[in-house]
Amino acid sequence: MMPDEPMETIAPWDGRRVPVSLIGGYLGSGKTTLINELLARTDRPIAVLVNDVGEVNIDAALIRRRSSDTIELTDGCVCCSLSEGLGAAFDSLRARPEPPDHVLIELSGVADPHRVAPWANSDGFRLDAIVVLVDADQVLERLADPLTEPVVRRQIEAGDLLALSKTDLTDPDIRTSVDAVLADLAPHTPVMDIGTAGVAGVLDAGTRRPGGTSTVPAPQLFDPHQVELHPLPRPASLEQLDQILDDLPPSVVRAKAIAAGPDRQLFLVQQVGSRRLIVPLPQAEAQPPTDLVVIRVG
Ligand SMILES: Nc1nc2c(ncn2[C@@H]2O[C@H](COP(=O)(O)OP(=O)(O)OP(=O)(O)O)[C@@H](O)[C@H]2O)c(=O)[nH]1
Ligand SMILES: [Mg+2]
Ligand SMILES: [Zn+2]
Repeated sequence: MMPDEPMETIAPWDGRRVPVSLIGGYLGSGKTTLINELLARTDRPIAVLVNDVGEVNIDAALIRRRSSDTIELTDGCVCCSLSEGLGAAFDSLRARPEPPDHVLIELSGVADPHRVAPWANSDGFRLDAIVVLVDADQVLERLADPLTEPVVRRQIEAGDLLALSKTDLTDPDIRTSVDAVLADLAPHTPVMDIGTAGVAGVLDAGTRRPGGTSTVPAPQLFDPHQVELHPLPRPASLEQLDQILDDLPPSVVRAKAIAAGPDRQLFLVQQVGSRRLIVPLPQAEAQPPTDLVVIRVG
């Protein structure tokens, strides 16, 4: 059933409607990090739907370390190619005898949150808020690039709440420019620095602005993002991983992997624009190693 048709069926769970928060924001802006921090701070039964554009859902593996109630939506974007999958995920939640307390959906980094909002308002659910992560370190660069600007701007305009991440990496003058750009693009939207304010205010933000979600815009005809998988040596040394990332073309906006290092040590490899982080994963949280997911524009 299309989500914008009237729902005839009786709502499950005695008419209760479970709040849904959409967590959007551009590639690498900090969505998975935010969700894991939220999950670490609550005992409430929260179901998490995780959309990763690549064929390998690294984020679902990372979130599953915190919550067993995770549904993966992999290899496509929930706002366009995977909307059927999203509908099926909501159906599977509705079929449960007990509702979760809250549903968090990590949208893909290229998703337009407005296009997903009608699903969150479907039978048995209500949209609590569209939270859009804004990477203070990189947003100005992304808005200056004509290939990425439309996606990033649309995401910022769709937010009920803008969550500013990576302010720890940002100079004060850049920060001032970011604040000015956000005030210009989304003058009525609250902005929360999650580095200083913490993440607690994100759940049950209840900041829905009226309107804006009843129509689903036509599909985007042109998406300049391409997702590729690059095999990694197994094991790969840190020098090899650095070299492989150094050799990626400058059009790469995001890369990530769970890499097998020497001595069975696993490494989480994260690259966002030119920022790189390679950290060991604790043995207890072992995940199968993956190829390198590489997303570039052009
Ligand atoms: N310094 C700093 N790093 C951050 C912050 N938030 C996220 N990161 C880092 O940014 C990188 C990407 O974070 P993720 O949470 O994976 O971003 P994402 O939006 O889920 O990425 P995609 O799902 O691939 O679009 C990781 O290396 C994080 O550790 C922050 O507030 N400060
Ligand atoms: Mg993520
Ligand atoms: Zn999409």
